[in-house]
Amino acid sequence: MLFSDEDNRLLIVEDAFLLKGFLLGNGQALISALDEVVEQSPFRYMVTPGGYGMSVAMTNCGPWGWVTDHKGYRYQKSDPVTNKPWPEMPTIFIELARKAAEMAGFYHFSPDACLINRYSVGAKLSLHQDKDEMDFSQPIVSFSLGLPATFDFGGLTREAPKTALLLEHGDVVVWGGESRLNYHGVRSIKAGCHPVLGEFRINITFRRCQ
Ligand code: MD6
Ligand code: FE
Repeated sequence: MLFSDEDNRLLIVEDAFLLKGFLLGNGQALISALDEVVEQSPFRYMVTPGGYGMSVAMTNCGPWGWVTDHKGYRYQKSDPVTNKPWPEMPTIFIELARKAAEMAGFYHFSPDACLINRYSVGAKLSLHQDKDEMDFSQPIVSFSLGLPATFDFGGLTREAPKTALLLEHGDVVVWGGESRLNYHGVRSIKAGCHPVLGEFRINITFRRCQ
């Protein structure tokens, strides 16, 4: 049997999966590890190359961190706020990201970048492609914690039809292969209060960027 009754894998489009509730049971451990990262490299609001302030606060851990400023989008080894290397990627992050990638059929995932997004009520992420990486052969693994969000998953053009997914605390999205460059975005977070994270949604996204 390929999938058991308890299999919570949902195929979104080819090579893109939603692993419903995958992180449940590890939520507390993930949040403790996250707190340590944020103590070293705090959340900050970055600015797009076009000069717009983002509504999502961000930080990173691991060898490479994604940043944006008036010069553009890029990955860099040091945190521009602390001028130090980004904090180490917690073991529990790497282990769960690898397991999630395997559940979606992507083996030997070895992320070298981990972007952490913090959404407060009203924050959103406009439709975009993840294309600042040098390596598109490895998938992207994305953890959701805290308040729910509506995630639009589209195709290779901005206009392609989209699937709206509800991402809740504990959910993981994995995509790669044919869907690695698909457009996607997060709609404005609705008011609410999560029992663990209060008025925030946290998204932790793992990539191979070099
Ligand atoms: C978010 N995520 O879920 C934003 N990108 O908050 C992303 O933009 C994203 O979840 C690539 C792959 C997975 C993602
Ligand atoms: Fe993205």
